Amino acid sequence: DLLHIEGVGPKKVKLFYDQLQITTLDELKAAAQAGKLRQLSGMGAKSEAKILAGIETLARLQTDRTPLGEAWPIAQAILAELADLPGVTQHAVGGSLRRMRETIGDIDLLVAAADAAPVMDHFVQMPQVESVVGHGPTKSRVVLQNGMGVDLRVLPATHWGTLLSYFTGSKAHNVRLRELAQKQGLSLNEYAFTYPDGREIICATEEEVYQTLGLPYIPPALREDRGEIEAAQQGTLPFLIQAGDIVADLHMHTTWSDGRLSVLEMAQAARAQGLQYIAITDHSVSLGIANGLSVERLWQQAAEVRAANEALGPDFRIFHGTEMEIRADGALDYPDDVLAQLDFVIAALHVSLRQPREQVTARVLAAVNNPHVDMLAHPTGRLLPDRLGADLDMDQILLAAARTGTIVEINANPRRLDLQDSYVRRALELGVPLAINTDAHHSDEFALRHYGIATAQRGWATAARVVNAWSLDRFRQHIHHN
Ligand code: DGT
Ligand code: CA
Ligand code: CA
Repeated sequence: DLLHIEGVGPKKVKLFYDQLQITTLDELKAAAQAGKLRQLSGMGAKSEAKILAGIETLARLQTDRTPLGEAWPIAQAILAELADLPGVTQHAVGGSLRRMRETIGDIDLLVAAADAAPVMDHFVQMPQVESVVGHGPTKSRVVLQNGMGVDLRVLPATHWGTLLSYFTGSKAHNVRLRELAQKQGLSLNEYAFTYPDGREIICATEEEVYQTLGLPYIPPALREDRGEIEAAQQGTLPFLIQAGDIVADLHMHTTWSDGRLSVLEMAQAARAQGLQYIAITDHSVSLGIANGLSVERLWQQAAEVRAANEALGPDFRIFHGTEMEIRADGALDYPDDVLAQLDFVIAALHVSLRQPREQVTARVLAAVNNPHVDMLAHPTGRLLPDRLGADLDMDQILLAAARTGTIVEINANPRRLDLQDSYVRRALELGVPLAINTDAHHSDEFALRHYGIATAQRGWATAARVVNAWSLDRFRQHIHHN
């Protein structure tokens, strides 16, 4: 097992065994975390950190699902190559990736082309392909060097609607679609609807597929058989929040803590992207590892935010906030008189996530119930794929948030996506105001927003319920009154 770690050969395995009696990955990880490897001859802090990173990569490769944030860019890169091939008229991701699930089993790619052969040939010969599992006229499958499987299906553009619908899934959603088809005496597959006598209904668009079934178009994020078919039948599908609805980002970091750009640089980048207001929310004092702000530095930062607001003028607004630690003992990191002077107070868990359910839930409840706390960020603190979040009684927390008007965040960073989709849905049922924030440490990370929007969509969120879609006045009113 140890030999599978990048940079570890037989000599090192022998060294670890002779010196530290290490025989398993877990023991090696523990030794690295305890700083014991760096003390061995020929090793140092750097090689120790490399081994730790190697163990984490290996762990990720061994789980059979890949985080959305890793699969998405890989799929987009392959798709862009295929899109440029001669004869390709349509291209899309399908499967769980199109539905934007938080983890992806394999990548499904869909292409419309008059002649599939050149597309398939290109696909199986891509440099990142490790092995070719199948290479056929309509369907090919490869495994990439990173271990991910990729399916590609190609049909003529005339069949694009059924192709897309069939391979977007989910399986459960498709079962319901086929049942509806059967009621009309039709069978349904990726090629067409078919009558018993062989006549076909060919669909070039997904809209036509749903229309044939007597349904309005159902967005991919909803296709999980979680009530979307019934809602479609009753005409009560939600108008899901879209990227164009977002005018604000309420969670980001600057060089004052662990961010990479200044207050003004972050604000300028946000404004350039069309946002109307942001909150600057650097870490609080006890998070020393992230250079959290003392109260003194917090007031210095307030002056910088004021100056940036003056520089940017009246059509953009920066709120001076904090991402305040909920400490292990449940206390908040700044006293109430400090919080009262801030524009926007986020509370968040980063430490002692493994406390028993009651204890960690009580910490979060205390924060939500504090009248100065405006928002709870990434509630569970999970990190995909392998760091589990706190064992929270989420229903209690969402009930408290609904009662106090505390905003609950959908953190858009694809390692977090926290709230997760099922809790988004519950939060909406309970009347909790939601936010979709990037938690950016550099303006480049504003680009992660789409993962958060997709997670909100998977939870059936509409723009009315997401504060980032509210006007500046409405947002101001909300945080003043709650
Ligand atoms: P994943 O890959 O585990 O994250 O999840 P999906 O949803 O991407 O599943 P996948 O890759 O097995 O198949 C992609 C879509 O193709 C799936 O959502 C529905 C459709 N599909 C695949 N296999 C079957 C099947 O045996 N029957 C039906 N009806 N649909 C299938
Ligand atoms: Ca898949
Ligand atoms: Ca697949």
